[in-house]
Amino acid sequence: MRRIDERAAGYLDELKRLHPHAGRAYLVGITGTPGAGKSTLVGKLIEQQRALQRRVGVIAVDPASPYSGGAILGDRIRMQAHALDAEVFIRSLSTRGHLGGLSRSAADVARVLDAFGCDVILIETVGVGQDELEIAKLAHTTVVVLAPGGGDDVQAIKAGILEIADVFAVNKADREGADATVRDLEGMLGLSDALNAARFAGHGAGHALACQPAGAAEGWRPPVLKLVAARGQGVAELGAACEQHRAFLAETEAGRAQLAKKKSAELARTFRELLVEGAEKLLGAELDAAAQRAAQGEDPYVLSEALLARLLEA
Ligand SMILES: Nc1nc2c(ncn2[C@@H]2O[C@H](COP(=O)(O)OP(=O)(O)O)[C@@H](O)[C@H]2O)c(=O)[nH]1
Ligand SMILES: [Mg+2]
Repeated sequence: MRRIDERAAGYLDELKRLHPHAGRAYLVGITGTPGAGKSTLVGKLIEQQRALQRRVGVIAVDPASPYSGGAILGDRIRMQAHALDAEVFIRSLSTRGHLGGLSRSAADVARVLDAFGCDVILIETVGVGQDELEIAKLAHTTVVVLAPGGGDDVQAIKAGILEIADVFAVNKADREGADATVRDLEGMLGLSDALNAARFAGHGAGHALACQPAGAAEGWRPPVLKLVAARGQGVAELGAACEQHRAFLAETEAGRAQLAKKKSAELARTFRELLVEGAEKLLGAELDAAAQRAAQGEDPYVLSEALLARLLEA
């Protein structure tokens, strides 16, 4: 595991060796604004999955997650509440020094956990940046956790969260405002439904809001669930909603098409990363020289073209 974390020489070969053993795990992304209760929810989901006798992997991309303590764990697998449970594997990730960033690290670790026999892998990420969108592509089901009164809920939705959510979890329902958040979300989903209906009816509404349909998949409407993760309330329902989405992916044409798209996207991502890695290795000093010339005002397009020509010669 550490060799893969550190991208030790030959780690790609190790990952490749794992491929025949991987592909059975169900990957669930848990994302949303900091403090919404993602880690709390992950803890409860671990319990729930363990009650079903499932082997659980957790990948914590949130550096502040309590089960990591912010530490980079290297070879060690640290667990807190589940320390005595040999069927729970928790890894924390850091982006530092990783070409291709978090999404790649998460994908690599997910493959290891998958090959290791984890039935379910929970991936916690924080925020709504590019990494989160990438990780959403990696997960089979993406749960977006929101908490009322965050003030930035609507902002988060605007930032594209609606597109990646397969299930919405409105957490901290013990606080005021949860119902309003649920209503807001339902309203947005309703609007999105109406747009899709119009689009499928050939009214060309697609251009009006050039966004993906909610849930990113035709045929699936993301449920909006209320939770009090801290007390475990609503967690069973959330687990059931995830299972429903999993069944949708496996058993419907639209779902299978979405799965296939995820796999193609993974190829595109992997190839891009290997390409950049290979190019950096091959061009090394020339790349640095070009960067300096760009810094002095030379045209980056011209410089890039020249670099590409060099690469193709090599
Ligand atoms: N009132 C309330 N607080 C909660 C609930 N779930 C989590 N919290 C608290 O919210 C804070 C942030 O939780 P955490 O799981 O670390 O959020 P994360 O940053 O999204 O991973 C912690 O103090 C939790 O105890 C809940 O259902 N209700
Ligand atoms: Mg957390």
